[in-house]
Amino acid sequence: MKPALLPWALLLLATAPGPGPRLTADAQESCSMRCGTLDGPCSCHPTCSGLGMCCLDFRDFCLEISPYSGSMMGGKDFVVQHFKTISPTDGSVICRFKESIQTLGHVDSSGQVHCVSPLLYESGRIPFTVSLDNGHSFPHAGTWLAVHPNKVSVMEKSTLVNETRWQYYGTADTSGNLSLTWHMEALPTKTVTIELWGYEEIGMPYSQEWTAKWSYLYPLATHIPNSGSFTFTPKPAPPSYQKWQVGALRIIDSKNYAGQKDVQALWTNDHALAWHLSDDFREDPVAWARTQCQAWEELEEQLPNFLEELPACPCTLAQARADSGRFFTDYGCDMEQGSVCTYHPEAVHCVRSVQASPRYGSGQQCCYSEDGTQLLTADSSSGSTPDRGHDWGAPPFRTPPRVPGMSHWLYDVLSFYYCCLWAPDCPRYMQRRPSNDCRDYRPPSLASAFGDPHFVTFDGTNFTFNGRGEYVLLEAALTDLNVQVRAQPRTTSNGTQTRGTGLTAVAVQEGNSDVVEVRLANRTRGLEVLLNQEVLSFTEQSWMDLKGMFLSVAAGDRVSIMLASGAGLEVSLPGPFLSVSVLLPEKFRTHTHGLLGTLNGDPTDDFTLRSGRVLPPGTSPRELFLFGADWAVHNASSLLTYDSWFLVHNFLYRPKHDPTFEPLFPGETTLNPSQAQEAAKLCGDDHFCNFDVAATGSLSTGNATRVAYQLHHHRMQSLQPVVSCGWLAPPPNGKKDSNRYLAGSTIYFHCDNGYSLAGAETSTCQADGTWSSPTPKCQPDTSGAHSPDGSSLAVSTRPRPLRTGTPVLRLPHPQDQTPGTRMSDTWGFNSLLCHLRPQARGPVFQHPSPVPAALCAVPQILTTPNSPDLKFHILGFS
Ligand SMILES: *[C@@H]1O[C@H](CO)[C@@H](O)[C@H](O)[C@H]1NC(C)=O
Ligand SMILES: *[C@@H]1O[C@H](CO)[C@@H](O)[C@H](O)[C@H]1NC(C)=O
Ligand SMILES: *[C@@H]1O[C@H](CO)[C@@H](O)[C@H](O)[C@H]1NC(C)=O
Ligand SMILES: *[C@@H]1O[C@H](CO)[C@@H](O)[C@H](O)[C@H]1NC(C)=O
Ligand SMILES: *[C@@H]1O[C@H](CO)[C@@H](O)[C@H](O)[C@H]1NC(C)=O
Ligand SMILES: *[C@@H]1O[C@H](CO)[C@@H](O)[C@H](O)[C@H]1NC(C)=O
Ligand SMILES: *[C@@H]1O[C@H](CO)[C@@H](O)[C@H](O)[C@H]1NC(C)=O
Ligand SMILES: [Ca+2]
Repeated sequence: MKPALLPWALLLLATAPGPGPRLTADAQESCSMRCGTLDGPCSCHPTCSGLGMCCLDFRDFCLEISPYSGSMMGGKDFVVQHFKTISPTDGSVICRFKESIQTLGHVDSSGQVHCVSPLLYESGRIPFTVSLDNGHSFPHAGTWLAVHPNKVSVMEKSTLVNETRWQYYGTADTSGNLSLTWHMEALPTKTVTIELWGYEEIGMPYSQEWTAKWSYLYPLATHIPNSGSFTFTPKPAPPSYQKWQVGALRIIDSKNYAGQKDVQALWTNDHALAWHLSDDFREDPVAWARTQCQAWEELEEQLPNFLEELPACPCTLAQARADSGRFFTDYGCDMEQGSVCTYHPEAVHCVRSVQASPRYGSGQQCCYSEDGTQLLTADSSSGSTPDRGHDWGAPPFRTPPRVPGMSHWLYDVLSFYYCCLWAPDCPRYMQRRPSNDCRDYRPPSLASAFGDPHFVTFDGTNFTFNGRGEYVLLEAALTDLNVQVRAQPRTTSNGTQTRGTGLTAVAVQEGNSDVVEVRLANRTRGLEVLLNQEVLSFTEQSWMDLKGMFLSVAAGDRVSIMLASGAGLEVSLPGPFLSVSVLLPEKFRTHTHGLLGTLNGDPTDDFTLRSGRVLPPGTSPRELFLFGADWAVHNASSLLTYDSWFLVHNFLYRPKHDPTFEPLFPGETTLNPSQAQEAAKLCGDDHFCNFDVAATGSLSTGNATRVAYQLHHHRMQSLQPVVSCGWLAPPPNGKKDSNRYLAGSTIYFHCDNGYSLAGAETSTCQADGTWSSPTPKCQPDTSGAHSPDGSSLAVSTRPRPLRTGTPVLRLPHPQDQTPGTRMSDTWGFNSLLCHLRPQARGPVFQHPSPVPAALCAVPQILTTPNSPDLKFHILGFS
């Protein structure tokens, strides 16, 4: 199935284990131009170190660099490590990225070779080569990781002091000076030049000619001391520069000529260039911005509708966080980082669709409030907004709208400035960027494997399979998705092997994507991630854009793999063994095989052998062992890495399922009474936990299993489908009291002062996804309703039944409304709406009409109704 890996296996079989690196004799024994290759007398493949088979000059040609990542804006100086044996013939170093972009490197005083990263229009792993002979040959190869500008640490960039001030500069009340700061030592020079660069996209949108372009515009300061800060008084730029409205400042050594490309530099964040806009803007920012907002609307009118292509938002925060194959935390609003949500102040957390939409490269964003409700733009300017350009860009990047960050800036952010920040026309923006209301959202299916290993299939069947070997967890021809695991026995402290196994590695590939493997590191006993058989470092970045997938590593050893199809893997290490969860979107239904079963809603056909034969539910553990063994990986299709002789001897040279390994079976384990008591106390009725304590004799192993199984349950719970009835409009000239649209939610309507409600006063979202009644109308009032103090009082003519809560409190007269006071005044209106202040969106109560006095019922949930913090305000009466 994956024949590409076979020659390597054959080669290893043919090559005797060597004692260590061999001596270089001729070009065949050098890694010059041979990085990544395995054949030949010595290896230049990433696995060669572990096997002791590397050519002696491996590290001179297959480069390791530090730092290994930086902003895609470029200008980062990195050092080639362990580069000793060769020195440049004439001192020149040329670094060539992606076979096309050349930057000048140098050799420093200690003899180390440096390269400078170039300005790129893409993120991800960028192959580069190095020439030390003035560009005649490029025999040294390495990989640079280019990252989204917002994901690099503050140490590596220049900071705009008070970014809000930069954002609003030139609008009312924002004038004077602007400042930026940087870490002097990040740019080793005495004097610097500060330049403005601008970003634009040229050519017809969505045509072949549509091109992204960063241009050097003009200097802000030249030959100033490298003091770490700069303050200036912004001046409108000459008209020829006015077309650039988004850009970034670059700080370089002043020995370079202005605008010189790809030299060591510090960049600021990309930002809206309010500070350099024309006098027109400064004279009347609102009128200027309004004109731009309108122009943007007109453009949007002509551009294709990208909304139809976008995936639906999860209905709840829980769903959004559990659907980790398709949605990922928006770094601009992350509850794990304290919910600093600049553009979505009412939200506590936002996620973005991981994959850009197929045709237009657009992105979905979904934001949630504290109670887990999705925020919609129709209700709130904190609502979830879809983006014409995905903020994270999209493979293959490089051209709009797939340039990370930048296309998003032009089409979705700058326009937000025009309409929402600089002019009070936000509804116009929101109308073009309406939230998805989640009615079409379908949660993914979940299956897990953990502990000693236990499996819970997509359709909920569970079993234990203690094979030793390498097995197919999941295979789906639909997208050529393969997930394989390795199970190994545990070695106890005194060196004996237990008769149970656990997962120690999982590898995944989809179609021709990269292969990612997560395994238990032998040395650190933590997780180790391999990309195409090479161990990755996550010391600088936790996110990687890879071929056909994205990868994220969170603190606490949690690895998320997000595949192009929307399938996702979550790998963690709750105990001695890996825990693996797989999430599959609906399209995989009926397309899966392997240990995780046939995803089709039918739990009884999950024990399907490769032949198609189905073992019935209730099959004994010994028979199930044969089911597991049947799913052993085929020799030629293994995705796993064999980079130590231990792995070669035990898993590459051996049958994939070890027929000699005799495990313990459920029901065949025994515990002494005191152990049994302890196990029962820890595990309760969790069979998996009980089994693992018995099989391993270790309570902590049982506890890890219990924790992993609980996590599976928790994810299942979070992913439960919920019914949404979709957004319900408030009545014109009226209001609604809630923005919750999920089954069971009830919305109360009331009309503005001077209007009466016609229609049902409430509507409830029903289990079938429809509202019990449409939004009522608010008709101009003819019944003589009045408001004692006018102002903001709303009027309702159709009283609702009195809630049963007690006690009944008298309300203050509106003309004398001191919150919380009680008074006995009476005046003659027929009904009354009261709103309890402590609950911002609390229930609305109304007294039956006619009432002699202004009375409000207090709900039972308030235990101390007379407490002085109780505040009322009157919403309506008539
Ligand atoms: C940032 O600038 C804004 C606008 O000029 C100003 O209102 C605010 O006080 C400033 N904040 C700080 C921390 O200086
Ligand atoms: C603004 O910056 C200029 C130039 O650095 C300086 O001369 C001036 O005093 C500053 N003005 C204020 C109000 O800080
Ligand atoms: C040590 O090894 C013996 C068998 O050689 C085994 O019975 C015993 O349980 C082991 N002890 C531990 C702590 O694993
Ligand atoms: C792990 O390390 C132990 C000794 O520390 C060694 O015996 C074993 O072969 C190693 N396993 C792998 C998979 O490298
Ligand atoms: C797979 O390779 C192992 C080790 O070389 C060998 O023992 C086994 O027979 C092979 N299996 C098949 C089906 O060829
Ligand atoms: C596994 O499924 C069976 C029903 O087939 C159920 O009785 C049992 O409790 C489940 N085991 C665990 C550990 O959940
Ligand atoms: C089980 O593991 C969890 C999480 O690691 C830990 O919080 C808990 O204390 C453990 N319980 C026992 C009984 O060891
Ligand atoms: Ca099934």
